[in-house]
Amino acid sequence: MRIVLIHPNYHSGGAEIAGNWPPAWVAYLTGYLRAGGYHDITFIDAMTHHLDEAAVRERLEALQADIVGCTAITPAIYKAERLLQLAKEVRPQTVTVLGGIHGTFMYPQVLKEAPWIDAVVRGEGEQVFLNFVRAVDDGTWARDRHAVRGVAFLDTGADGGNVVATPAEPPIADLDRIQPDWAILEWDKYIYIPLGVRVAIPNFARGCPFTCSFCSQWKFWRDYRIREPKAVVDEIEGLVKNHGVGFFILADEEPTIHRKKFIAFCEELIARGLPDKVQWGINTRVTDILRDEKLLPMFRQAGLVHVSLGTEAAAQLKLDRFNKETTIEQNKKAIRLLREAGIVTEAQFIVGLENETAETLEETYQMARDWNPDMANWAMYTPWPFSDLFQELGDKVEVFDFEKYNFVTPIMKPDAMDRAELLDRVMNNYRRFFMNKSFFQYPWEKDSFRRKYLMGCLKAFLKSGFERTFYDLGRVGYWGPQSKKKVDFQFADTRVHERPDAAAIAAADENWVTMHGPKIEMRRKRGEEIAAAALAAIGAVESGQVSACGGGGQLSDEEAEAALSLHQAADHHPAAAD
Ligand code: B12
Ligand code: SF4
Repeated sequence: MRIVLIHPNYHSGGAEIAGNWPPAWVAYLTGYLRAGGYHDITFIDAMTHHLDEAAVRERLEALQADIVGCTAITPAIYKAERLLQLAKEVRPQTVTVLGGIHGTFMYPQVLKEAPWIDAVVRGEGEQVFLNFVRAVDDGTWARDRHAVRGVAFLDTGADGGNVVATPAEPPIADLDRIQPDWAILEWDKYIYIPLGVRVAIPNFARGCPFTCSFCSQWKFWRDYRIREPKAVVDEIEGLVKNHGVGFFILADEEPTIHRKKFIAFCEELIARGLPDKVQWGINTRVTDILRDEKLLPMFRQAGLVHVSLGTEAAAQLKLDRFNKETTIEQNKKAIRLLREAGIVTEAQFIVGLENETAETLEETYQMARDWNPDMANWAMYTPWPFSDLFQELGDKVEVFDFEKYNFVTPIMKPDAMDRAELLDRVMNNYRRFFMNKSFFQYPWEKDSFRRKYLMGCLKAFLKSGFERTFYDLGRVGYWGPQSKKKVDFQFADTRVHERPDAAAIAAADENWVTMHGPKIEMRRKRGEEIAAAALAAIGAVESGQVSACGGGGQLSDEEAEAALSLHQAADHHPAAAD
C-alpha cells in the first residue's frame, strides 16, 4: 500500500516569514500509520519547495500511489483540491483523501466542488486515517465506507451525489499513543530565520477549553487533552539529537492551562540540560501568564524565550464580542511580567471588523506602544464560516474567495473605509511600531540573547519586506500610502463564491459533539439577559422615562452596542435554536 502525503504550495506572507516550517501533521500521521503496519509513505512538501503543478505531477507519476492525502487549512483549499485532482489524472484508481480544518467543517461544499475527492477525514486525523487506509487496503472501502467513522464522502450510489458524513471517531484520549515519525521530513530546509537553526512544531496538548467567537480550533479538536510531560520531552530530545533542532514552537492552542503538567514539562527540560541546546516559543492566554507570575523566570530557564499572546483588541467591548474572557488591564500586565522575566513578548491584535475606524486602528497602535511588547502583530479578521462570529455577522461577510482567508487580506470591508485604506493603516501601524523598536530598543537590549533574537526577527521582517512577500504586499500591489488607490486584492470572480449554506454547516455540526456544550449554553443565557436589559432600556427611552441628556438608567453607546451584539449572538448561535 503506497501512500503519498502532500502539503500544498500556498503562501501568504504572514507567520511564515520567520522561515520554513515543518508540517507537523505529516510526522504525526506517518508515525501512527507506521505503528499500524503501513511503511511505504512518501511526503511531498510542495509549500517549502515551492513546487508547481508540473513538479508535483512528475513526482506522482513516478510514485504511482495507492492513496494520496493532502492537507488544507481554509486558504489552501483550492490548491489542495487541485492537487487531489492531479492525483486522479495521473492514476485514476488512486484513492484521494483530504484532511485538516477546512474539510472538517466545509465538506459539503468541498465534495460538491471537488467530486474527485474520495474521502474527507474530519478532525483529529490519526485513528480515522489508519482505519481508512485499512479499509482501502483490504478492499472494503468502496462497499463499507459508511462503517468508517469520522469521514465524509459523496455517495454516488442509486440516489447519486449525496454527501454522507459518518459519525465522528472519539478523540484519542491518550495522546502519547501517537508516536510521531519526524524522520519523514527533509530537515535541512526547516530553518527558523531569527536564530538560524532548525525548527520543529511538536504537540504537547490538543484542543482548548475556551470558546472565542472568531476561532474554531476549540471545535476542531472537540476535547482538551494533554500529554505526559516526560514523553513530550523525550520527543524534543529526539528532535535535538536526531534532527539538529535548535528551536521549536508548541503546535498547541493552549499549552499552559494544565499548570501542573506545564511546570513538569519545564522542569524536565531543565533536568535534562536541554535549554542549552534548544529554545522554544508558545501561543497562550494572558490569564495563564498572570496566574503563573512567579513561575515565569523558571519557564525562561527552561528555554521558553518567546510568548505570543492573544491580546486581540484595544477595547474591552471587542474582547467581550470575541468572548475572550480577558480584560485590557490583564493584557498590559501580562506583557510587563513576561518582559521582566526576559521572555520576548508578541501581542496579537485582530483588526478589520465592520466597525473598524481610523480611530480604533490608531487606538491599537497607541495600546501597543503603551503595553510595550517586543513585537506586535495586526491580523486581519478572517471570518471562518464555521466560527460563531461568522454566524453573527450574517450578510456583512461578502467575500467567499477562501484563498484570501489568510489573516493578511481584509475580507470584511469596514463601514468607515475601503479595504485598501484598512491595509494602509495597518501597514502604518507596523511601520511606526517596528521603526521605533529597531531604532530605540532591539540594538540596545542588554540581555545578549534577547538582542540576538530580536535582531533576528527584524532581519526576517526586513527580508520579507524587501522581497515584498510580507502581507502579500507584492501580489496586491501595495508600495506605501501613495499606492493605495492601485491596490488590488484580486478576489477571484471565476470561482464559485457561494455564501456557504448555513443549514449545511449546521448539519455538518450535528454529531460533532465538543466538550463545550454547557459553556455555550451559559453564553446564550448571558446574551439573553443583556439583550433583555437593553430592550427594557430601549422601551424606557421610547416611553420617555430616560432623558436624552443621559439621565439615570440610560445605557451608554458601548453598553447598547454590547447588548446588541450579544443579542445577535444569542439569536444566531446554533445553540439558541435548541
Ligand atoms: C504551526 C502553524 C503554522 C506554521 C505552518 C507549519 C506547517 N508547514 O504546517 C506557519 C507559521 C508557517 C503557519 C502559517 C500560516 N497559518 Co498557521 N498555524 C499553525 C498552528 C499554530 C499549528 C498547526 C499544527 O501543526 N498543528 C498540529 C497538527 C498535528 O495538527 P493539524 O495540522 O490540524 O493536523 C491534524 C488534523 O488536522 C489532521 N490532518 C491534517 N492534515 C491532514 C491530511 C490528511 C490526508 C489527513 C488524513 C489528516 C490530516 O490530522 C492531523 C493529526 O491529527 C495552527 C494553530 C493550532 N494551534 O493548531 C495555525 C493555523 C493552522 N494557521 C492558520 C493560518 C490561517 C495560517 C496562515 C494563513 C496565516 C498567515 N498568513 O501567516 C499561514 C498559512 C501558511 C501555509 N502556507 O500553509 C489557521 C488556519 C485556520 C483555518 N480555518 O484555515 C490556524 C488554525 C490558526 C488559527 N488560530 O486560526 N501556521
Ligand atoms: S483561547 Fe485561543 S485557541 Fe482557545 S478558543 Fe480562544 S483563540 Fe481559540
